[in-house]
Amino acid sequence: MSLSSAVLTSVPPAGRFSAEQSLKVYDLMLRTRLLEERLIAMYKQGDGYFWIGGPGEEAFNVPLGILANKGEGVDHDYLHLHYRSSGTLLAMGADPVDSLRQMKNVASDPYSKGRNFAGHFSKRAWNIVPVSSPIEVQFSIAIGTARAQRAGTGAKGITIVQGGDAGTAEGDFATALVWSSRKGNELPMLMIVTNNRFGISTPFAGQHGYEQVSDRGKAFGMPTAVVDGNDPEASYAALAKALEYVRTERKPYLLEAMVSRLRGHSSASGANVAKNEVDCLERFEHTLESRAVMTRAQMESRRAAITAELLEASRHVRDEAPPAPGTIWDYVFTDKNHVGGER
Ligand SMILES: Cc1ncc(C[n+]2csc(CCOP(=O)(O)OP(=O)(O)O)c2C)c(N)n1
Ligand SMILES: [Mg+2]
Repeated sequence: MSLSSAVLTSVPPAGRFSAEQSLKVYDLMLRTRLLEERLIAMYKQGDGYFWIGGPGEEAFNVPLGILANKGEGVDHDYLHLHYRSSGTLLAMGADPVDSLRQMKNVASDPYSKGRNFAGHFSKRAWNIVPVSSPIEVQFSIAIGTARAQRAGTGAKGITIVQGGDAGTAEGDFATALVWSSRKGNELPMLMIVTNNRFGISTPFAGQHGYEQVSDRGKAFGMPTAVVDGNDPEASYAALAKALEYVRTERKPYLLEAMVSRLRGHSSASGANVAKNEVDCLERFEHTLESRAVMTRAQMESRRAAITAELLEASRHVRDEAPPAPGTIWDYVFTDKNHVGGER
């Protein structure tokens, strides 16, 4: 992979965050990382059945959450995310305790009422479309919300869809490229590929006949870019540019973020720390230290405070009730007699 050359040529030099922005982004990245570490600890202690999440995607996903136009309906952005999107949710204002609830599969989990895997977000008030376990189907589903927001409808929001690199081999990704780019019928859709160079245990090299997934967008006449997703300032700049284009032109854009996978694919492979991967949080800490925005001691005390907060929250969640068996069919069928009702 020619990451460095692609990154240098395809994205304009990132503007630096102010001290205030740096602290905000750092806090969200740190909080996201510590939330994932708590989820992994819960899984290992038997307080959950499966873990999958986003350690290594914070530097990209946090800016995405900050820049999204949050709200319900077509005047706000629809987000069709993936199972590594915790940074985006926290940056939008989600309470980390809700992720702990989904991990423990308790009834108070607002995303799935205790029925789905960790990281499977869903929030109608913020247009967070339910995260899907079958990979890449979000790229087909996103066409629907993008059509509801296309030029001429008067809708102000856009559709943002995100998935991994391996998933782009699925037909859904090609479907989104075709449907979003038809001349005169273009869709306001930001397509994001978060490329960690792996699909579970299958390496990128050898599976794809191109250097960058985003190059595929060129054949469909859409702007494309590759960004260093381990750099929050570069990610912020690349996202701001792509969002501005889709919002004003009402046309598609394909953005590829090169990210790390710091904990293996999921708990199925042990969720152990990966070797030889760039850690975006460590890197940002060095940057903040060298710019004298934060000291090591301040970072350590922030880390200790959030760790304690999450530990305390997980103790409460441990005592919360699982969903009642009688609710098994709730939210499965649209029949209003079944949604949320007793059977
Ligand atoms: C349709 C479908 N096929 C296969 C799987 C099994 N599966 C789960 S994650 C995954 C790899 C996904 O890799 P990528 O798209 O690169 O995302 P990453 O997990 O690396 O972020 C696969 C093959 C699935 N969940 N859904
Ligand atoms: Mg991948």
